[in-house]
Amino acid sequence: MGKPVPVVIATRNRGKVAEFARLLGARFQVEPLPAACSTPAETGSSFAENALIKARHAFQCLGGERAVLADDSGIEVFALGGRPGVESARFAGVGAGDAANVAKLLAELAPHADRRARFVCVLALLLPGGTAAGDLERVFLAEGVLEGTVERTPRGAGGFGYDPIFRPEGWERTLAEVTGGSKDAVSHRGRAVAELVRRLAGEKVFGAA
Ligand code: ITT
Repeated sequence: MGKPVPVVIATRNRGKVAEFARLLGARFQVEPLPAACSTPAETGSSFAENALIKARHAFQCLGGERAVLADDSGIEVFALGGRPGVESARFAGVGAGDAANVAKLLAELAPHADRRARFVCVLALLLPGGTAAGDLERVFLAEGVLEGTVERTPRGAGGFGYDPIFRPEGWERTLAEVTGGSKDAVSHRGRAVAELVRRLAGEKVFGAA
């Protein structure tokens, strides 16, 4: 592996930034999204569409000259027909915050015995310099999924978002009750990063081998 590749993480979510710093450490040099770059409206109907919207927006803001990684993720609850899904960050309203989103999910799910859910993460990596004439960038997509159940009350202070109510399949603890490293080993984000790295194998991304 060559020198770490600088990559701008196109997110304002501090929880995600912390996880990417751990997950990408050896291969990429993680850089924050400059304050001058705004974040776009997430108008897509899928995680992939929104990840691409965020990645392209940041890529353009940075002049198309820097590698950019965007993450669109969320929780899909079986008994709620997959909701909140792409609406996970704004489930209880724009700017409502993690505690309000968790409270709304617990309230909606209260009558249901079926507590199955899954976290989904789609990553969009944009690299400067396409391969064909007129092709301005190279685009790589990767997805990761983590199956589990929604607990009836929050437990733990780690992680972010819905972690205190999400218990991965086969676990006794929620994602907020374990170390970051334990979460990374199974998480939708950890799996998406592993998939992305597989897709990049053979590409001239990491410099000389
Ligand atoms: P950016 O768009 O700036 O990246 P965001 O928080 O708005 O930040 P998303 O639109 O992708 O990001 O929404 C993802 C939401 O899904 C996030 O706010 C959490 O509520 C939830 N979520 C995603 N990954 C999670 C994880 O690992 N643990 C707990 N909740 C998670």
